[in-house]
Amino acid sequence: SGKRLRVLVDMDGVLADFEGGFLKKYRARYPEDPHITLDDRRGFWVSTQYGQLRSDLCDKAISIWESKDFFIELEPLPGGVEAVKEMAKMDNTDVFICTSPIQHYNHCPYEKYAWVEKHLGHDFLERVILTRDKTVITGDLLIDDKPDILGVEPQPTWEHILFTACHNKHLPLSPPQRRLLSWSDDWRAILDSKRQ
Ligand code: BVP
Repeated sequence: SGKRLRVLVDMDGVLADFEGGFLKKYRARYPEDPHITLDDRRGFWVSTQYGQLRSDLCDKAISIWESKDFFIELEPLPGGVEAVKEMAKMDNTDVFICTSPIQHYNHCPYEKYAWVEKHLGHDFLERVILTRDKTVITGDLLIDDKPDILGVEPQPTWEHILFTACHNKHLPLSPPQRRLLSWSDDWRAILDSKRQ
C-alpha cells in the first residue's frame, strides 16, 4: 500500500542498443577507419573516445547517429521491452520512458517516438518524456546507463539506478549507488525497495 511508485526508464543503452547500432553502422560506413570494440569502450561519450583514437573520428562518429533511420533501427536490448510492459501493468506503478534527444533534431525526436510505438505500442506514447535535463523530472527511480546525471536541480527526487553498459561496467560505484546488471537482474526487487 501507500503512494504510487514512479519509475523513469532511459532509452539509449537501457531499452535500445545504441552502442551496438552505432558500431555496426560506423564500420559499414567507414570500413577503412579504426573502431573501438564494445569491450574496449570507456566513458559515456562515444564521440569523445573516437576523438581520442584519432581526431577526425569524432565527427565521423557523430555523423552516424545524426543520420536518418539511426534511432528507429536500434535493436531492443534483451528483456527491456518485456520488463517495461510488465512494470506498466503492476499495481500502484507509473512508468515513463525518459530520454535525452540529440541537439541535431531533424530525425532523433521523431524516431524515438516511432521506436516506442513500434516496440511498446501506441499507448506508450503517453509515457514518453523527452528532456535534456532529467534532474527536473520527478520520480522515485531513474534507471539509466549514464554514470553522472546532472542538471539544474541539485537534489533530484529520483534514486539513480546505474544500468550496466559496455562503457560503465568497470566503474566503481560510490555507495550507496545501486546497479541493475541487465534486465535479467532483479529489477522487481529494486522497485519493491522503494515502495512504502
Ligand atoms: O540521444 C542519446 C545519444 C546521444 O546522447 C543521448 C544520450 O541520451 P540519454 O541516454 O542520456 O537519455 N549521444 C551523443 C554522443 C555524442 C554527442 Br557529440 C555520444 O557520444 N553518445 C550519446 O549517447
